[in-house]
Amino acid sequence: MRALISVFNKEGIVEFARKLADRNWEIISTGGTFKKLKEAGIDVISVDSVTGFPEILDGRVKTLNPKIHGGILARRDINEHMETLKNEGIETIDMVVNNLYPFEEKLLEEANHDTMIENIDIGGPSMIRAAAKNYRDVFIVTDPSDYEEVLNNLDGDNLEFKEYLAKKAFSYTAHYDTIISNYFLKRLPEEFPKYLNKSYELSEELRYGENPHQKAAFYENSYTPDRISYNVLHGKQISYNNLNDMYSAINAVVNFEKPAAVAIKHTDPCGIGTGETLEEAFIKAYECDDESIFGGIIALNREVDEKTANHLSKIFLEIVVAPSFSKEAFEILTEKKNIRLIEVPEFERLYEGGKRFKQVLNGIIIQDSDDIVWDEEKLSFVSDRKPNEKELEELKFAFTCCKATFSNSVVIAKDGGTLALGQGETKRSWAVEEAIDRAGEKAKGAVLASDGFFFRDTIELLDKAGIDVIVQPGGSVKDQEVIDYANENGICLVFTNIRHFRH
Ligand code: 93A
Repeated sequence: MRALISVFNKEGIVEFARKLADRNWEIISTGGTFKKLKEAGIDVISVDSVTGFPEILDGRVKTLNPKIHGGILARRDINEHMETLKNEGIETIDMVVNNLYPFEEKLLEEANHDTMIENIDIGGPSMIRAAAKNYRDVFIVTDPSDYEEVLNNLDGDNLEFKEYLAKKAFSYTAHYDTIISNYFLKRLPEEFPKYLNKSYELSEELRYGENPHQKAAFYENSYTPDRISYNVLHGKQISYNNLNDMYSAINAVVNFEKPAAVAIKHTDPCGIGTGETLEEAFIKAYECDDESIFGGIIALNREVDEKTANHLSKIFLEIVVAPSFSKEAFEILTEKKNIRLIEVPEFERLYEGGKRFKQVLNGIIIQDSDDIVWDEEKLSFVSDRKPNEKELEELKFAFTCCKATFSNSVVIAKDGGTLALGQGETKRSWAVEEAIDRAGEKAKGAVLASDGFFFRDTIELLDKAGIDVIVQPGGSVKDQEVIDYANENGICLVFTNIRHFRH
């Protein structure tokens, strides 16, 4: 077996090469690596003696030679390949150990442009990619921390391990090239937006942005496989605000298993309902706040049926979004000229993880989507009074609503419908006061969920309003004070140990 070793970072290479040689591997090396191994007393052959060609152009051409690449890329299972090697006097190479010129390090040192150019490795990535492509027959070792593992996997059933090495190798060269590419993009700043637009394709010009003086368009990431798309079945061209609100509405309604309806205004929910039927769910969402929804959006998580459509048609709505519309519902709703009916056929898939990003300064911050809604196993029943089954169900509903609201938020709910929402407040107690005020007399006997933990002042407010079944994440140093208050006053308090901030 033969290994070609050509490394810029020579850490651990002598020990590794020695162990390979001890196992009868033949070692070929480039200039600096060759010298280092030779000095350590390891038997090593120089690349020039394999290629029959000297390193030229100050080392720019060292391994770029068919004697090397043929030896790496030949498929051992194809007779013609092996025949060709024989005829051309090429021997197979069964392992490539390679790490690259330190382009990134030079960048951090703010080296001059000539130095940057000289640190673009050409031969290295070519060898790495060749060996990774032929990983079934060739080990591709790009990370010194893998040396030990490689020695443990030289023989036997090691195909999976070789594929793991190949995967690492391709990400290594991809990362390397990205840094080089960004370096060049930054030298040509005026070109930058053009390149950005390459990954996002213009999907639709929008009339304007949040306000009429702002231009806007919808770009979709062309690299996303299985994109979730929407169909405007009826109504005017969709606007920037419509898209934004629609996304918020879908993200809220998708969290419920039962038939559910979410009313949205300016990306905030103003009513959420669930029920045995879609109609029941809609009525609950609507009755929470029958004023704010004027000109808003309704999202539903089931096909819109005739009964629900009859209710919807009575209010002024910008958009109704749902997985589909029954024929009868469609006929009822299309009598209204200005309503937009939007079908998002597989919107439950939006809830299948993935990443969410937001612009910050000149970049974006990326996070996993907030996919845990309610985890039964994580709940802590911290008060003496424990919730019964119905109360637990109510708490689950209220906390799921919190997930869809902007922080600080609290939700007062009863019978699977919101009674009042307090949201987007800078102080939690304000969110609580707002919700209690809106719920009025109905607060008595309802449950409350909070997206973040709270202190004693908040539970006192709730107690006064007659709310005695409460769920919150917990996790504050002052939790005990809140628990003590609950116990002194017969309040049922549950901690989710999951937080749902939305900013
Ligand atoms: O200048 S290169 O782009 N041309 C080549 O043909 C080539 N072959 C290996 N750089 C090349 N290398 C790189 O040399 C390797 O990727 C490695 O980083 C480095 C090792 O050189 P040395 O053994 O002389 O220290």
